[in-house]
Amino acid sequence: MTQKYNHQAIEKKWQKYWDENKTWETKTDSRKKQYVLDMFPYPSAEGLHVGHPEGYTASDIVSRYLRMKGFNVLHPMGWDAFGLPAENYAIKTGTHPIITTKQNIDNMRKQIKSLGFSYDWSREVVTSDSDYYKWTQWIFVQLFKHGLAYEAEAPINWCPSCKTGLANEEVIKGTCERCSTKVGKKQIKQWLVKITDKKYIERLLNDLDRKELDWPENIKLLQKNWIGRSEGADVVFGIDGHDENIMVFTTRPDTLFGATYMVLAPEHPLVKKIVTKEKKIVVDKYIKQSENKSDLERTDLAKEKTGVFTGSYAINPVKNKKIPIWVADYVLVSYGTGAIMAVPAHDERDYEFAKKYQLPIIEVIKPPRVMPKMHPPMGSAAAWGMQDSDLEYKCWTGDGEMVNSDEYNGLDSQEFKKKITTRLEKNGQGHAAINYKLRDWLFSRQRYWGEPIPIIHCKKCGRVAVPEKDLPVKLPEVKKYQPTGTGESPLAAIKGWVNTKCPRCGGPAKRETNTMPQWAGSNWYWLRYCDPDNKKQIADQEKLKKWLPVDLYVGGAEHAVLHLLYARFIYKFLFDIGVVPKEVGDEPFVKLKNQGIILGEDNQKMSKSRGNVVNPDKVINEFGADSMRMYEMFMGPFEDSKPWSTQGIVGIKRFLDRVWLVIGEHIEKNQDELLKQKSSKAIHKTIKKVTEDINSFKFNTAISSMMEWFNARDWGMKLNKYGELEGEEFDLGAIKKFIVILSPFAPHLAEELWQKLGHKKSISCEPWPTYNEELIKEQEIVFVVQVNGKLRDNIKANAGASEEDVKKLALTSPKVSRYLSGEPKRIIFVKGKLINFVV
Ligand code: ANZ
Ligand code: ZN
Repeated sequence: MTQKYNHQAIEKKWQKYWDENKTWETKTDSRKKQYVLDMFPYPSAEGLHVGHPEGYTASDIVSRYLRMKGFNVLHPMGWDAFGLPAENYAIKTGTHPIITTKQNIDNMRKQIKSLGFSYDWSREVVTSDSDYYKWTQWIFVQLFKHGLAYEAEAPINWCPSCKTGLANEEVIKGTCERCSTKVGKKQIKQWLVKITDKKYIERLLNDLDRKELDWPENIKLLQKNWIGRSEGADVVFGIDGHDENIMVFTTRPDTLFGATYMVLAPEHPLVKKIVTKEKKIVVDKYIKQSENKSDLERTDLAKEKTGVFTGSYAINPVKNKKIPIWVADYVLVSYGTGAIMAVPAHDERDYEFAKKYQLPIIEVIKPPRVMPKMHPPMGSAAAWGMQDSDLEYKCWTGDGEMVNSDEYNGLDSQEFKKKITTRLEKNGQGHAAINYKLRDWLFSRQRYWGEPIPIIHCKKCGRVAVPEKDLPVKLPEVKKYQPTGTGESPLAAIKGWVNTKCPRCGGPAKRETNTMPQWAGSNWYWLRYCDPDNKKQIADQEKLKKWLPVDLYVGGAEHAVLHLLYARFIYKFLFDIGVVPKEVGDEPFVKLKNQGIILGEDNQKMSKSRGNVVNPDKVINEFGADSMRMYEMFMGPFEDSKPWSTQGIVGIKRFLDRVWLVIGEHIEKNQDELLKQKSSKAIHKTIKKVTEDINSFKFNTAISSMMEWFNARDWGMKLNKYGELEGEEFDLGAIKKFIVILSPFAPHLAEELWQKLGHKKSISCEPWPTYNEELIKEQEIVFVVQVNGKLRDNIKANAGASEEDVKKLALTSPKVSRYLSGEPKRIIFVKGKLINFVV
């Protein structure tokens, strides 16, 4: 009797075997390469979350599959170990982050290993190791030397709870990405990285559309919108009674005749100059009020707009007419020129503002006669399944025919846009302009647990980069690492470390005390996996040439504008300075896949407070790693969010237990009489389906088809007298093939069965089975075609043809179509037999 499957013992056994035999160590040889990368985790005290194995299992299945297809696969893992979560945890527990980080890594590594992933652990990287962050600092020095890292004093996003500055990308709906506290503003000296540099911004945008980039459309769109390129014009307005001008950025120069007032951002330097005596007190008060509002609060369409009149007037350059200048915080100082021409007839925010403050509204674009929106009479909305508010537009924001625009009346607004821009250029009143939403990347943190920024401040020489030979600048091991909240990092208090010599003049100097953000270590780590122990450079050029770019990158969609944008930028920079070899191109990740979120059993986001968190250790212990892996792949489409179900994993475990018992039994008992020789068509079909599904990330349907095959027991093979399974093909019986295609999903079980079959080598050395297209070809059979139950024709179609296919074929027959006019009321379809049109 075959013993019940003991997942605990068998899984441990194979994990040990793989470790000892270095089964997953990447060898350098001439096979074609594939680089399969997971977003590395940060070592959290909570350990692994059930969401982690979702992506890791998918990438593991693909890696194992590709190895069996004959590729040389690089599949590494490491730790994003610096940053706020680690530091906050250390502060909470009172244990130094050096210690807690190590503990957390050890624990998570053990957890990850217990799932049997085929990582090459010999290439593990830890971003908080000085051997690693030496190169993170080196990259910063290169950015600095190329003028792409600079220090500036500017109001920045400030999280009062994390007591640090944040990049724009880290502010989610006005709150801190880490702790959800409302983000304020603070004026301090900061390091910024010039991601908006002309050399990069258009590439970051346009390269997203490269053919070879196989990324989800939504992620590309999120990045494009974040970069936010707008084409339009800068237009100059004179100020009545002043020498100065106001420059505005507009995407709609075609609405210039409709500009009835102007708005300056409260921080705009001109405000102080043009405000009249009478208005000064009100305006100053208004400016003070808007200081503490976030950009989001200021620009939110749903929030009521506020503003005050400055007392001064500008001149509309095409109409030579005075229009009032207002100050309002719905205009941001950081975008465009920090000033706008307001066109209430064609811009919603301006419209609401004008209504509120009774400013004139002049229509200059007539909507096309055929409205894009449906326009039933007011009050009848319900009949159209709409609400009254859906019917009306407040102001027309689309294109149309020019009106109230002097000699341009009657022109199409698009055409006029070009004309007016040319006219403004000719008269020195403006020019075509492009603006981006993307801002430079705030790169300094006032926290302890990060890479020290390798800069030395010298009174005489200014900011001097730490020479390469002195890298890494090690993070000093201090007792007090709590954030100070003063805008300085805790490092500032360590006088012995701060005070140093200027590398240029030898005079007394001070070290930069800010540290880098967590993204610094994660935006180049996949290069280091190619050559993790290199002491002389980031990685050897030949090795980078061999492995880059990453062929498949798997991780969460939440990184769309954070990690993935930074990573692309740094990679392009490293490409430009010759670190990334020319041959591999300047896009790091060819194919990107995002896993969906795994919800709690109650369909809610998993959280401690809801008590719906599933503990992966418990699941692995109770059901086994193979069940956990298979279940997470079986839950539903990879990209979808889906709820956990204990019932579901029980089902998967039952399936694997049956595979073990049934196949194991046959192997042991030589029950050849039970295994009648049959056509192996079914296994060929299954191999084809599983192969295609792995390639298209449809793991759930791959698993279904394996289940279907197994349950049908259509095995077409038998055991020979040596107790080996044998099919009509000389080496692999159907069962053998089945075990091989199951192995990327349930590797422990597959290895054990493989060994039972007498094999001495790991199943991972087996080639991926091929399938015979000829065998799978569907047989053609005759379908009966009826109209209202009366036989009208017989047609030939594949036995497995769908209703849709048979319908299409049937409709081409004149004997049938003559009885049909328009769509039939109903169709009765019997697979492999009949189609009946009811009319
Ligand atoms: C006049 C106008 C008329 C505008 C019209 C729009 C519609 P995007 O597409 O996001 O680039 N704008 C310019 N600078 C601004 C700032 N610093 N803060 C707030 N709003 C600003 O939007 C560009 C449009 O946003 C510009 O075009 C300007 O309003 C406004 F029928 O100018 B527009
Ligand atoms: Zn100096």
